[in-house]
Amino acid sequence: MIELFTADTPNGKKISIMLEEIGYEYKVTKVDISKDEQFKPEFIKLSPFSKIPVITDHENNESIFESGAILIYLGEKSGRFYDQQDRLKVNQWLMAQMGTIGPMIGQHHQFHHYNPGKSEFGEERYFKIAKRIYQELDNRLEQSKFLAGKKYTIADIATWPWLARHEWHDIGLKNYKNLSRWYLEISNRDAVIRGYDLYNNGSKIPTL
Ligand SMILES: N[C@@H](CCC(=O)N[C@@H](CS)C(=O)NCC(=O)O)C(=O)O
Repeated sequence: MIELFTADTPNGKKISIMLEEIGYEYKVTKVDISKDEQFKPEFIKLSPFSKIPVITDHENNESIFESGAILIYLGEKSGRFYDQQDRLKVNQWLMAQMGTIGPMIGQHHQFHHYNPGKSEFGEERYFKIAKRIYQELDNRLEQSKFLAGKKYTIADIATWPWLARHEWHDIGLKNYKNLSRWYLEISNRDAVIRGYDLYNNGSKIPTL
């Protein structure tokens, strides 16, 4: 059994979606980051930077932090969505999500959604970067069905939850034809629908 320590955020949803996709039995343990539960000493032992998500694999008592590392672990363990022969491509798109897409769109959330009016510089900077990311993803998906190639992989699973916050971005996902096609195709997967609603409170995936 896998225990998933998480909050209902894009980084958290990556892992509930992956666990649903591979059909593993798992239990969600909520970490309320709005109440600083991530700073509890017992959680910092699992996650040195006090961030969700973390998993504990109770089969071998291994705990893993960082969503990219967790996706790789589950991909290798299950033999799904991380094929050996595709790893060079998958790793690049996964690292692009971890290093650019998530952190930059995360800043756009901070300035544009949570704290509008506090910093014109921050709002403009991250709006522009987030728009560029939409365009770059759209360009990639014009040539390729999924991010790493023909197959749906952990790189898509890592990236999709960030686009699922598109209503916060005010960029207009529907204007990006290839990105919209990819977004909708993944949105229709049963495992994604279940993993998106990781707190079982009836959360529905936003449409275009
Ligand atoms: N690079 C990390 C980022 C995780 C992350 O930023 N988690 C946020 C929630 S989405 C968090 O735990 N924030 C609490 C904090 O920083 O205090 C990963 O991908 O796992």
